[in-house]
Amino acid sequence: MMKTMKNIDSFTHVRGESLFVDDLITRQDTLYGLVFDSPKAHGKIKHVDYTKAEQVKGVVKIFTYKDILGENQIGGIIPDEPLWAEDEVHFWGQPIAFIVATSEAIAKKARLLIDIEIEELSVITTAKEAKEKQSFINTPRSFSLGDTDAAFSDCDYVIEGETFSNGQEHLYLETQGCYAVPQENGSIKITSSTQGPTAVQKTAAKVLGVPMHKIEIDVIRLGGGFGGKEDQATPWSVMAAVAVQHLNKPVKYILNRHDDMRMTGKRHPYSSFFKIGLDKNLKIVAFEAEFLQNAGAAADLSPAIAERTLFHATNSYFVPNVSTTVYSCKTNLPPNTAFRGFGGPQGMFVIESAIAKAADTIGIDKRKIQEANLLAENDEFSYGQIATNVEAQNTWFTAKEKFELDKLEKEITDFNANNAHFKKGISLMPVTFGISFTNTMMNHARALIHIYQDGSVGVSTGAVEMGQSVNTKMLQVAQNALGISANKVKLETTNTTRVANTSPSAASSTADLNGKAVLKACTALLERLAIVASKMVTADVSKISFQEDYVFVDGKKSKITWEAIVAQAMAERIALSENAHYATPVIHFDKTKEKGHPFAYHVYGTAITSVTVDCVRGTYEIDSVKIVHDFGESMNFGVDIGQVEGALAQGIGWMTMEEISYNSDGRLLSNALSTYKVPDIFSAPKTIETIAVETDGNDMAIHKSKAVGEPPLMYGIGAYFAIQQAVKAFNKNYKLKFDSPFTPEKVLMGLYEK
Ligand code: LUZ
Ligand code: MOS
Repeated sequence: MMKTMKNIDSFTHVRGESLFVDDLITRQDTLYGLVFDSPKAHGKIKHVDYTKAEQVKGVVKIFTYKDILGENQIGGIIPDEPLWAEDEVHFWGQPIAFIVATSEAIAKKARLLIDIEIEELSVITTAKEAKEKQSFINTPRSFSLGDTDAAFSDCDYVIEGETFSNGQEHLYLETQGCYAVPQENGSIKITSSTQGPTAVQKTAAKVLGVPMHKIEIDVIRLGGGFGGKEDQATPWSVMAAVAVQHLNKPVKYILNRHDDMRMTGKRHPYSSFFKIGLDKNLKIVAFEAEFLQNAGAAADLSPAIAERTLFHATNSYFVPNVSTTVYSCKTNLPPNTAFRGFGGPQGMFVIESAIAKAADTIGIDKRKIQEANLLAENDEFSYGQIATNVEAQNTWFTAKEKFELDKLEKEITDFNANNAHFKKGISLMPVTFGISFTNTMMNHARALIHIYQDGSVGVSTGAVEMGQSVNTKMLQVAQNALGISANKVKLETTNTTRVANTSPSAASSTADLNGKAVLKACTALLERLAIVASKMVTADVSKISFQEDYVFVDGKKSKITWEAIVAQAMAERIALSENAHYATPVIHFDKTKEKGHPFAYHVYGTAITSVTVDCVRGTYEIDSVKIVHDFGESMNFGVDIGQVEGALAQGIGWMTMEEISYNSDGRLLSNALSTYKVPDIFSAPKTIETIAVETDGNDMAIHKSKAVGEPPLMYGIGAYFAIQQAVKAFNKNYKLKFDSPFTPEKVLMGLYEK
């Protein structure tokens, strides 16, 4: 197992010395951008009057679609989204113009002076309404396995129901932003807070009408992304680039929190319907679901997110007959986008709800149904992949045993028997999450490694550091492979001129994909250095290895240092740089059949969540979350635990308190932290315990250390069902509802429901 280390940014982070876009030293002639966005959710633009705004001293120019020399198009999967609205607006907050001024304050002042006349059209804010009106982004997708119709007729129990899960604001600490600086001959360098440097580069080139080589994207690090900067970091950078193209001056644009919350999309709200059929042994025989995804006003990543909902619709369970369909519904909300889990959480909430309702109807514990249906080796997923190295049952039973579930349950039963106004609830939440971009084409990465002639090493990859510590992992991989100390290795910024055509840092796959490329580059470098070394120590190449900053011969340390070998290689004119490419093997998917093997592997785990509900007030506390998680062979347990705990808090927030709210006019009401509540230290679980289940890891994971970014978010779904159980313990008349988030207001209503 590899030597672990602290996040390499921790020193500069705590000293406030880490650089983000807004910390860059700006050129003296820098101008500041600000978006003027639609004050209505849907309508025809009759007239916009910029004259008063343009007259404000310090306003340099106000850009609109008319200033675009290339295409007014930023849509990725489907070209359905203009950078700036032309004659119609489709969501409240849609960018219409870009004010460029000598200061932010001046741009703000000017924004207030723009007059706009919009002829309002009808507004759709919910997915259900969109479906009724047949307002879709694209055609629906369906996955199926077996024959649900036939299977339902054989079931002892058939239960139907409906669920809703709300959106979620990304709330990255660092808002969206960029700094674009003109270079020579019409080239532009953009420092962007993006998870997808290539997406920004490609879109900027398209909108400006220039080749991609004219646009250089540099990413230092992000103050959080969570998916919100996979696609939606792009427009701001492109706007700044358009302004640079015209003005030949640097343009900076950092969104303030209000503008960011209003203009950007969020996690997709889903309205879903389920039908679940069980036999008398509690085996799930058939499962049907229809998912209505509230995509917002343009496609953005919605089709890919919809697809992942289908992939995870049966979570950790084997169901022999499955039929699932997802509709991407077009509404007048900002285009909803990637958010940690990427449609997976929304899918899992539905089957967990179905199981809860089935258990309630049959009059047994939800756990019994869950346990009877956990995935086993060689089970088939609805998309045709065969489950291997399955840890669903292992994590489940390990959790039950190691955390003494029987004892926990007894404590809860006793507590509930002895307390009138407080009730406790407990739930188990298994998670199975597929690792790889579901779009096979995206699963590749490159690394460029320079060994400088003094023996120090610079590593460039396509990975974007956003607090997940991917740079630390890349450093570990390089240092371990080259057999040198950590301080000899530096992680460079993520830059499109060094590593090109990258996939975004997303899908929990960044460390796997880029790490494998780093490993490949190091291996190639070592092969060349070994030949040099074999001559220096007169030993066969096969006997050479590199460890502890020295050449080793036959496993024994020689007198030749790493520096000496590098200097000798330089003298012999051996290439000390290497560019390596890695593409995930094995994976494939046929969309015409909706079958294939889309995932390199799956990550498994189980969480036990205990809560206490205050039955006078409707408030609740998460007493504990106890997790058994499949890390494979974690290469950095400190970092990985951080990912588990952070994702868990985010999942609990989504399920319990984060309540996105738009009014019927499509205006975002929860547009600040006074109206949008996120977990704080008081709402975090009082204790979180995480145990690593012992597994063999997986060769498709970097050093068998499995991807960890997204899967633990879905442990948060357990909080919903634990609270539900506590409500039910207080009020036998409570009828189960699956309407998340389960806010204290909804809990209170449930407690006193007749
Ligand atoms: N982004 C993406 C993702 O483009 N494709 C994916 O499959 C994915 N999965 C999770 C998170 N982001
Ligand atoms: Mo993502 S939801 O950008 O991995």
